[in-house]
Amino acid sequence: MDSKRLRIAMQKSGRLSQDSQALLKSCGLKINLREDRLIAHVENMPIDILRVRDDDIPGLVMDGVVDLGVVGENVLEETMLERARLEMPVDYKVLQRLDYGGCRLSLAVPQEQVWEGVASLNGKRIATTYPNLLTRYLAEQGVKFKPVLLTGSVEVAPRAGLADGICDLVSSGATLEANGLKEVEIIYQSKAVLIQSCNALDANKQQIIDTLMPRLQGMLQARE
Ligand code: PRT
Ligand code: ZN
Repeated sequence: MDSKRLRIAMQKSGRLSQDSQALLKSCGLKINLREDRLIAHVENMPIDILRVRDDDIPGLVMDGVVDLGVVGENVLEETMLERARLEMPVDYKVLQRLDYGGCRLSLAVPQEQVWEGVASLNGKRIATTYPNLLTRYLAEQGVKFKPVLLTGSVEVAPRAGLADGICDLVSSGATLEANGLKEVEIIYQSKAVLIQSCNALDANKQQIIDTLMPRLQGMLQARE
C-alpha cells in the first residue's frame, strides 16, 4: 500500500457497506470497486478504501494501520472495552456521527416470562456478541450474569436451552418476535460513525480530510 494515500477502512459487505459507499461517492470520490478486492482505489483523489469485516475496523484505526474508519458505535465501543481489558491502545477521534446504521443493543427474554427488572437476571445465562457492553451495563446495576458468547444466531439461544435471555442488536424488532422473545431493556443506542486514528497525519493526508469533511457535513445536513 502507498503510505502517501489516505486509508479508509469500511465494511466489505453487510448492513453498513452500501450507505458508506454511497456517502463517499456523494462527497465526490470515484471509487473503483471490484468485489473480490481487499483494497479499492479512489481514482480522483489519493485515497485507498480498505474493505474488511466491521469487527476489524476499530482495531485497524486504534493501531494506526488505517487513517479513517466507518463503523457502528456498538462495535467501536465493544472493541474499545475489550482492548482496554487487554491493555491495548484504545485511542481514536470521532470525526462525524453518521445518519445510518441506527440500531439498539437490548436485553430480551422469552415472551411468556414476567419481567421484573434487570435484578431478575442475577446469576442467569445471557447469550450475546457484546459481553463487554453487557457486563458494563449490568455491573452498574449490581447484577452478575453468566455470559454465553455467540457471534451469530443469538436469538435462538433461549429456545435451544443455551441461555435464559439474550442481549442483541434490534432495529424493527421482527427477529425477536419471530423467536418468541420480547425486548425488555435498551442498553446502548448506536449509529455508524466516522473515526480517525490519533496518529499524526502528514500534511497531504490532513488536506484531503479538510477537503472531505465540509462536503460530508454538507451532505448530511442536506438530508436531515
Ligand atoms: O461480516 P461482518 O462482520 O462485516 O458483518 P456483521 O454480520 O458482523 O454485521 P452486519 O452487517 O449485520 O451489521 C453491521 C452493523 O450494522 C452493526 O454492527 C450495527 O452497527 C448495524 N445494524 C443496524 C445492525 C442492525 N441494524 C440489525 N438489525 N446490525 C445487525 N442487525 C441484526 C441483529 O443482530 C438481529 O439479528 O438484525 C437482526 C434484528 O433486526 P430486526 O429488524 O429484526 O430487529
Ligand atoms: Zn461483524
